[in-house]
Amino acid sequence: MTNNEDKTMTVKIFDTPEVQDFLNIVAGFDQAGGSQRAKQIMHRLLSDLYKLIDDFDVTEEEYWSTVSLLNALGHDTQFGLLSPGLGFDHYLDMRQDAIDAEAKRTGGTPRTIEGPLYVAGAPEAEGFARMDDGSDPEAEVMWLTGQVRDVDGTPIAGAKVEIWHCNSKGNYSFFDPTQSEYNMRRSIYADGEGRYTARSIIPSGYGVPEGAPTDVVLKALGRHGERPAHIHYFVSAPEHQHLTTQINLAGDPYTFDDFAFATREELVVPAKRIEDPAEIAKRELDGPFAEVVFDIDLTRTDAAELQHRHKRPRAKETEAQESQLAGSAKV
Ligand code: MBD
Ligand code: FE
Repeated sequence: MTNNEDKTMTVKIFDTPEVQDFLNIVAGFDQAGGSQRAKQIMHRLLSDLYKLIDDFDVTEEEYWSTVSLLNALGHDTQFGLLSPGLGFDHYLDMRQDAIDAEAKRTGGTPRTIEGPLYVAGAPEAEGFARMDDGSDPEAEVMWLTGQVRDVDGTPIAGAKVEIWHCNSKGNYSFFDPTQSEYNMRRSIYADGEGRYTARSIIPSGYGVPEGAPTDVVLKALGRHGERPAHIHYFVSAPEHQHLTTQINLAGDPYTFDDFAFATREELVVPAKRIEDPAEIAKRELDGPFAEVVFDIDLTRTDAAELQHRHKRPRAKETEAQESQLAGSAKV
C-alpha cells in the first residue's frame, strides 16, 4: 500500500462542522423559498450520500462514472425499470400492506407492483374481450377468466378489470412500436356475476435489454434482469379498494426468481392446457388452448381516494411532461 492510498483511507470529514454547515446551505435551509419537505428530504439524502462517500472512500473515478450511468438511465428513460430491480416498487407495496393491515383491510387478493409499462385508455368491453390482434400465430391461445368478489364472497357485478401483458417475445405494445395500438391491453367490465373473460395469447417472460443501463447496474450486483411470464391487473369497483396486481404463470424458471420482486405465492397461477374438442368448440377456438383462471377478492372501503389507482406519471394518462417520458422507456 502506498502512502497516498493510506492517507485517502483514513480521511473522514463528514462529521466536521464545515461539512455539516455546508449540507445545511446546499439543502436550502437558510433560504426562505422552496418547500420545507423538499429541503428536509434533500438534506437527508445528501447527508447519507456524503457519508457513504466518506465511509467507502469513493474515488473520483467511481463518482463520475456513476454520474455517467445516471445520465444513461435518464437518457433511456430507465429509472422506471431500475426502480423495481432495486426493490423500491416492492418496498412501497410492503408499506401499503402494513398500512392496510393496520386499517384492518385484509383478506383480499394481494397487491403487487404496477411496473413501468401500463398505458392508459385501452379499449373497453363488457364481460369478454379479445386482447391480441392475431398477429402472433405461433403463440399459444390463452383463455383468461375469473370472478371478482367482495372478501365475503359476494360477486361484484360491473367491476372494472384492466389487463395488460406482453407478447411471445416479451414486448409490450406502445413501447414496442411494431405492435398494433393497445395490443394485449383491455379494460373489461365484469358481467352480472362478477365474471370477466379474455381471449389472448400466453405471454413470455421479460428480460431487461442486454447492455442497457439497468443491465449494467444489475450485472455489477451479479444479478439477472429476468421476469417470469406474468399478466398485469388493475381492478376497481365502487366502495372497494383499488387493486394493482399481477399473476405469474406457474412453471416458469423465473417464477420465484423475478428481478422485479413481484411474485407472491397467492398470485402464481397454472396455465392448464385443454385439448377437449367440446371445450374448444364452446369457446369458438380452432385448437387446443391454455386456460388461466384468476379470481379476485376486493376489500371494502368507503374512502374515495382508495377506490382509484394512485397518481403516477403513466403513458397516455395525462398531458404532463413526466407522462410523456413514462411512455418512452427503452425497455
Ligand atoms: C415488466 O414487464 C414489468 O412488469 C416490470 C415490473 C419491469 C419490467 C418489465
Ligand atoms: Fe410486465
